[in-house]
Amino acid sequence: MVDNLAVALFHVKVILAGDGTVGKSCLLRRYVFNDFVEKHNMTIGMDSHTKLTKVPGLGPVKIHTWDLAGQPQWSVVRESFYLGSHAMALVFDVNNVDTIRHLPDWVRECRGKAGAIPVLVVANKTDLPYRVPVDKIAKWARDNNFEFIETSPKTGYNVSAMFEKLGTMGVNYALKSR
Ligand SMILES: Nc1nc2c(ncn2[C@@H]2O[C@H](COP(=O)(O)OP(=O)(O)OP(=O)(O)O)[C@@H](O)[C@H]2O)c(=O)[nH]1
Ligand SMILES: [Mg+2]
Repeated sequence: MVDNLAVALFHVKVILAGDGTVGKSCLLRRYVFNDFVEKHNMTIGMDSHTKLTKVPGLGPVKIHTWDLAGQPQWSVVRESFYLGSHAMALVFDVNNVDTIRHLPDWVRECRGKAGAIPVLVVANKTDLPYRVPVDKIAKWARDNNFEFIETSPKTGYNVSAMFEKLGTMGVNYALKSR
């Protein structure tokens, strides 16, 4: 049987950014392989996966996700990865207040290389107690015209919704900037 998802009309490149340990790789792993690992395997430089996704209203979209290493020692390596991207997920950990400190720096770093691509702010690890003023971050997102979503790759909460949103944002950006 021919899967009508087999042909994608749109291809988008999506960046996963945010401090080390916020759960970027787990989000991508849940989305692509539908599993979860408790152990932190620090991403070295960058990792990437591609998945064909059915985006409501747009049909099949091939989402090429570039999962960046969040630790500071990788900042020089990261710069070359932003070029040509169509959307950015900016992830923080609702359980770790340190992970919101650098959110504006991440936007600057990414948009400095990629241009004014759309940003989705991702409040991650929602299965854990909230130690971050998430309402304030949601307001910051609104004030900057960023999208916002709460997720947990541990439970699977909103992970597909997150990537569908990124697909929509990426396609809209690609069409607008043609
Ligand atoms: N409780 C809980 N733990 C999570 C969740 N997502 C990720 N983790 C844990 O957080 C740790 C870091 O996850 P990673 O996905 O490796 O983090 P990262 O952002 O890719 O980190 P770097 O590659 O160093 O930039 C791991 O121990 C995960 O098991 C979640 O939704 N809930
Ligand atoms: Mg990682």
